[in-house]
Amino acid sequence: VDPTLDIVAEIQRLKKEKNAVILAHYYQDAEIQDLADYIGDSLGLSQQAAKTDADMIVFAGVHFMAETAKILSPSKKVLLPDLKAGCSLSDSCPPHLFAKFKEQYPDHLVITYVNCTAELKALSDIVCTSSNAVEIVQSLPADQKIIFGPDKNLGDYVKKKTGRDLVLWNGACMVHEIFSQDKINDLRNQFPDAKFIAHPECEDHILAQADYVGSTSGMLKYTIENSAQQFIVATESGILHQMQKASPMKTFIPAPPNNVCACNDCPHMKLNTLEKLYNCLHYELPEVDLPAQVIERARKPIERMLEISE
Ligand code: CIZ
Ligand code: SF4
Repeated sequence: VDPTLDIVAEIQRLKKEKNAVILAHYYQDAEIQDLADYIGDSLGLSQQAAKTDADMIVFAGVHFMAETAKILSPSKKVLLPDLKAGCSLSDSCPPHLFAKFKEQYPDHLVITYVNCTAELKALSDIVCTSSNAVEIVQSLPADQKIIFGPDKNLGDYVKKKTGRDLVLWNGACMVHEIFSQDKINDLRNQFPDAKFIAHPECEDHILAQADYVGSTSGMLKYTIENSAQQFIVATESGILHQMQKASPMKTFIPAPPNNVCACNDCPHMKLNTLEKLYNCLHYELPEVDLPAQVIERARKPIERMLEISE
């Protein structure tokens, strides 16, 4: 990219010229969030994408999110600034192994968290998000046997909340498993009035200490509505940008990780840069596409979720 180029202006120009929308996940860098047409969680963004009359969707997020946008908007061109922006949670559940796992439980219904590949969704009965997982399980008859995947921490949380016995796939997100209980305790002693809020992809012992557990949009809402002035936030640090924007006078502290070299940045999310966003709009590459059959099969469990939770 030409160093004299005003990259933000160019992105905006190309976006208009090509009738594109830019969707940015809460975990993106602040400069990308500030450029986006919509900012939100993975499903909210895909739903926004399906509603717009744009011809092209640039998904500043990770691969499974772009896939979800494609499933909900098959006629639109879906672009991802860096194809290597994957997801450790999604990777922890390869569809061929999950298909074998599923065979062991032929009378179980399969619920999968939206953070998984399109192929995995195609093997599912209902998709869920961290906002509606509890509600979806509760909507099913009490004796319904259920497999839940790929996130074991969200699965454990849903088990506790619903009192149901779910068969869990043993997957997890690398970002949400790094938090240190001891360091969070130290921080809470230092800021006794701070509320501690956590995403349900965090481990059990972290969630047990939280004042609030919820999805990214749930956490954001909580920080706006709660009268506390300080919040310790256990999720990917990108969300702090929207929290701070919505409540400029409040203080947001990222929950500390275990290890000195760890941080709460998702390495996949952070692969996206303004420069890649520009190239992606300019060349209309890389594109995320899916076989028609996968789109058709993966769409059904998403629609089932939307019917239950809306
Ligand atoms: O951990 C993630 O990637 C989350 C929470 C995504 C989303 O928006 O649901
Ligand atoms: Fe995947 Fe975790 Fe990154 Fe979300 S934060 S994209 S679940 S690795």
